[in-house]
Amino acid sequence: MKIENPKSPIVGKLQGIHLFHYDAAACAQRVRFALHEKGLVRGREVKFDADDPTSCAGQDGAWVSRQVSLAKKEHLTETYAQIQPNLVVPALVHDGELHIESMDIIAYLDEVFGGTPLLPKHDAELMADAQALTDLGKELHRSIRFVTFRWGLRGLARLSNKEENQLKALLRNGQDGEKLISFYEGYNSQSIPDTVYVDHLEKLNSAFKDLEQRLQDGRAFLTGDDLTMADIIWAMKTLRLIECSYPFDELFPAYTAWFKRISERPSFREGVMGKHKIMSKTFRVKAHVENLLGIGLKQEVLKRVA
Ligand SMILES: N[C@@H](CCC(=O)N[C@@H](CS)C(=O)NCC(=O)O)C(=O)O
Repeated sequence: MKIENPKSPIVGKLQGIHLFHYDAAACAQRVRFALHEKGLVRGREVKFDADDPTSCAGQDGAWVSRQVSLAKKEHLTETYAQIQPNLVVPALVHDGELHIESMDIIAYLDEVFGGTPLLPKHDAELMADAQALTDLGKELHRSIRFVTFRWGLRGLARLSNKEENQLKALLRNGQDGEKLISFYEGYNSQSIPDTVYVDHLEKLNSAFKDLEQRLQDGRAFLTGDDLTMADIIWAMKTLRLIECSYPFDELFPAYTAWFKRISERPSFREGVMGKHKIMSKTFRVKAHVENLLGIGLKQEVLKRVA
């Protein structure tokens, strides 16, 4: 989605491609994966709000990395709110034009750049299938949020009172398109009933069962022999859940083999994992310990998926 007349004075100054992202955020990883499939590699690192001429310059064959630390709550600042009105990552600027919504950004990149085609526009049936799987992925984005906050981040992502007030103030005149206010109100006060978390987990379990089934005919990717945007959205959900110890390998063999194929691509190794490797390992070790303690996601899923 292109944002006309962005409020931020920084946007118009940016040349080439600048990505506002966070290494560990699945929605930003999708876009990094797509950028690398398009032959655009990670370029220099710049503070997200830097607006001096050197920082704003473009970089040939590369995208400029502007990390917005979700851990430090940099997304809950006035400066970032002027760039991404929903207060989430990613946001992408191309030659002064601002784009938000990860899957729209991927469609835009596909339109504008060569490299691997990501939308099978040449085949209406394939395109409809890829779109339907992408839409399901978008619909279940909230479920990933609930499951990863409950069994992955646990209390770690709670906002202080000051941060919660800041979130509300920044979204007051906006649309809160990601329903952050109601989510954080419940999560911070620990008032979300466990049934709600479990319900989100069940929705994901059921989607993975279906994806496993479609891959059992031996196809390489979710919609057939070629990678599409549907693979991108589902692969990043899968990575995030693997980091929380979701037992794909025990339950879904064809899906596990599909994810291995995706994770061996240079775009995944460099674009997604690159600087995220240490954090990813840390999440996995943490999840392993939680399973040893009997409170992990793995046990929760195995209890529910027959
Ligand atoms: N629909 C948006 C969702 C973006 C989104 O939810 N981003 C998450 C990271 S994956 C975020 O920034 N969350 C901030 C928070 O939870 O406080 C997109 O696809 O770009």
